[in-house]
This record gives sequence, C-alpha cells and structure tokens, in this order.
Amino acid sequence: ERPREEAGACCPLQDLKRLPQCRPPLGELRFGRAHTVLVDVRLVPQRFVAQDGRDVWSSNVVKMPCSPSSSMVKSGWTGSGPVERWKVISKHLGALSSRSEADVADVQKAIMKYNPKYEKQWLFDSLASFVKVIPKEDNYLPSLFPKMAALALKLPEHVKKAIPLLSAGRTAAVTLSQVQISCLLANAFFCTFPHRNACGAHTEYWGLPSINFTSLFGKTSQRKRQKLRAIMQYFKEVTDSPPRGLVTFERRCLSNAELPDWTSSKKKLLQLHVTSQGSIEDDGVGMLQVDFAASLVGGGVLNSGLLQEEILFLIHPELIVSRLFTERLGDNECLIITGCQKFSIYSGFGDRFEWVGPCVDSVGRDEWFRLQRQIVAMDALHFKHPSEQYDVRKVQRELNKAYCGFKKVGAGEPDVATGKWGCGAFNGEPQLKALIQLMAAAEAGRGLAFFTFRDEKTKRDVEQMYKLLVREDVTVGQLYALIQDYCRLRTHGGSGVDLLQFITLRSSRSQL
Ligand code: AR6
Repeated sequence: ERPREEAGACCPLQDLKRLPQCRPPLGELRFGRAHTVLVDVRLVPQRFVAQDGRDVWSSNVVKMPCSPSSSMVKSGWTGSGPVERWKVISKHLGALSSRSEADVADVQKAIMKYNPKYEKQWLFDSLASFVKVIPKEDNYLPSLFPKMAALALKLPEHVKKAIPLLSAGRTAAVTLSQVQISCLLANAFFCTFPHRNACGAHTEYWGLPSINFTSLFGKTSQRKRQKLRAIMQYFKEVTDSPPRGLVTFERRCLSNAELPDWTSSKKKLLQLHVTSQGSIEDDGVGMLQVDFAASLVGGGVLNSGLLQEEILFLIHPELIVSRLFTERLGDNECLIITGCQKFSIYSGFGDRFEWVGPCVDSVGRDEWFRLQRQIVAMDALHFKHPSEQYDVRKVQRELNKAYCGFKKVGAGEPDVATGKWGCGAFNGEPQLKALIQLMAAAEAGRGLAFFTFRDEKTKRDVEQMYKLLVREDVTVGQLYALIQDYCRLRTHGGSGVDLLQFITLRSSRSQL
C-alpha cells in the first residue's frame, strides 16, 4: 500500500503486481469433488494424456458426440431404428481427413450428414466468402480442413472422462490440456455436439451458450470474415504444433455470507493506475484481466458480436471452449480462466476489427503448466436506459459481481487490469463503474489498472475522483453511502450533476 502522504496520486503501471513477479502458491495439481482434471496428473508434464473415465449421458455433464448413447436417424435411412451418431460422424469426417485438400462444400456436406434436421436452415456463406478472400498463395485452408477433421475424430482418445457442467450456484473448476481444448473446439467447428443446436427456453441446455459453430458460418459479413481469420489461425497453429500445457476454468459462486457488507466496510481505496493508452490484454499481461462479459460467456463470439469480450475470445480462442460447459452466470458468480494462449494480434473494435496476424505468446507457465494469464469473465448489468443504473440495488449487484471477480484466494495474487466495464453495449456510466470497481478492489485487497481505451475524459475524471477520495481518506462504507445519496438525487431529477461533480461538491462542504 502506498504511503498516505502522497495520497491521491495515481501510481505508475509498474507499481502494480503481476505474474510472474508475484506468485500465488498453487499446491499440488489434484482432482477433487469440485475440481475435475481431465488429464492424468501423474504423467504431467512429460505427457498430457487423457485421464481415464467413463461416458456419462446426462444433462449435468457435456453430452459427448462420441458417446454410444448419441444416436440419430439418418435421412433416407430405411433400416430399423436410429444409428450411432459417432459412426456417421467418423465416416464423413474420416473421409474428409483422409484427403490432402478439401473445400467449404466438402466441409458443409460432411456437417449436414450428421445434422440432417438442419439441412434447410444452416448456411455456409460466410465460411465460403472467407475462403475466397484469403490470397491464393497463402491459402492454407484446403489443407487445414482435413487436419481439423482428423483432430476432431481423436475425441474418444483425448477426452475419456465426463466433463461436468459448471452449473449455476456452485463453485467448481475444470482443468484440461490445451490439446483437449483444441480437439473439443475442432468438434465445435464441425458442429458435432449433440443436443446443442436447439435454443430457447425449455430446451435441454437452454442455460448454456451455443457451442457448435453454425451461426458463424451463416449469413456473411465483414465481421465474420475477420473472426474466421482469427479462429482459423488458431486451428492452423494447433494442428501444426500442438501446445503443451493446461488451462483451468473456474466458476466462482459466492454465498450471501461471503459478500461484503458495503455499508459498514472500513476498507480504504488501494492503488490505481489510470491511462487512456493501451489495452487490458496487452498492457495488463500478468494481471487479472477483466472480460466485459455477457452472462452467457463469450457473448456473440459465434455470431456477429465483436466487442471487448468477443475480441478477447477471438485472440485467445481456447476461451471459446468455456461455452461448452459454463452455465449462465448468476449475480454472485463469475468465471476465471487461467492459462489460455494468445494466438492473434488485432486492430480496431466493432466494425473496424481486423485480424492483423499471428502472435507468439511469450508468457511463462506456472507450476500447473498453465500460461500465466488470468482472465475473469464478469457480466455487468445491461441497462436499456442509462438512468436505470442509479438504483442502489443495482449498484450493490455490480459491487458484488466485481467483488466476486476480484476476490483473492490467497496471498501473492496479481492486481486487476480493467476499464470501462459495462459502459459500452451495456450502457453503464464510466465514473460510476470506475468507482464501483475501485470499491470492490479495495474490499478484495487488490490494486487496479484502469484502461479507458482512448477516452481522455474518463481518464481525467477517474484520476480526479480518485485523488479527491484518497485525500479525504474515505472508506468503502462512506463511498457506499455517498452513492446512495447520489442515486437519490438522480431519481429525483438531478440528472445534470455527474458523480464527480457531486463528489467535488460534497467534499467542498466537508460532507464526504
Ligand atoms: N481494453 C480496454 N478497454 C476496452 C477494450 C480493451 N481491449 N476494448 C474495449 N474497451 P463493451 P460492455 C472499452 O461494450 O458494455 C459484449 O457483446 C471500449 O471503450 O465490450 O460490458 C459482451 O458479450 C468499450 O466501449 O462492454 C456483452 O454482451 C468499453 O470498453 C456486452 O458486450 C466497453 O466494452 C458487454 O458490454
């Protein structure tokens, strides 16, 4: 903690804690009731092979395409009863994998053989138009599709144990190897996951995000072409040189008893670095990086969405596998992903997003052979109208959510890299969201790096607000009361005063 004499000044980025300089003690990698490890831990790191297990066909695990219980009725089939779906998949992906080159029509034909129900619905326009824009001389796709089909077919060898769902209301983790992830994602690309195509309420997995890649292949757009470049880059890399490491996905669910009492908190604000330069993922390496998430993690990554979360998932495609098993996040929940690899560099945002090129990830690994990259997916509230956020219950919800994301499990954990969480698509107001995150970080005992993403005004506002609050030595509890007052003002028509002005005024009257 910085001395209070120089209180008020934001700190340089170097003052914040990062991996690998700080080292949270990990202990032995072990599976337990709340931690499923899908590799044989005795052989790691010499070999990353599948932990033995048996197939389970039930709604609280991922139903695997290679399960003997997965069946289908073939179109035009005159034999009696359904057939084992993996046999059909193996036949058609097997044929694809045995060729030296394949085109989009071949991929489409194979996919439709084991998804005949969607013959009239699924389009492959964006995949086809993407292939066309790749310059002929470096068109690696025709030879990549067969390799990806071969990778997908290794599923029974790569994943033997049932993958539990990270279900609502329960803290639990899954650790898999990067090769297992690549194999699962190759299956998602070839749309093999059963019971995951129907969506909407009352479908079996309605509380889970989509995983089969169909919607990414559909109606074409510039966005989807750029997305596919990033995704295919990933498949190119992992089929050429399979990565050797593990990734952990942990759903954290806090009970009411574990949530802070915001009204009575005596905690003081901790270090803050605020900048309009750089980004969370580049300049926050080694810190706990915030994913401005949707409650269904990954948001629109497999569709048209292309904001902070989707971009994060595209440049670190291993994150996409979280959609296979992570149920919708509740108010007191978040998902922490440790170890995913960065495969691409990008520029732009939204419609201006462009895949720039491959990336060599130079981040080191921890004792569990995971890359030292930690991302926390936390979903802010989506305000249809910005005025909705000035409601104490909603502020409290956001405080709890951020606290859930930032909470430390032990000593030696890095500080947080975040920014305008919930302030783009979700219509939050940056001053309020910055204050909420500062309070949550204080309560969790972490410093904060705040990247305003070229927004100079927010940078100045946050800096000024922080200076004032630290000089006044306010506690989180006092800040909570202050926000309550501000919400009251906003709901009674005082919409002309922003939070910083309100704080400045109160401070000038010694009312903080
Ligand atoms: N680093 C720092 N700041 C960034 C970065 C970055 N890499 N990228 C964007 N920003 P938004 P939300 C800034 O709208 O409001 C997704 O679809 C930028 O100024 O992505 O929480 C999810 O799946 C941007 O305006 O977050 C959710 O459905 C601001 O951060 C939904 O959007 C907010 O980014 C979440 O929306």
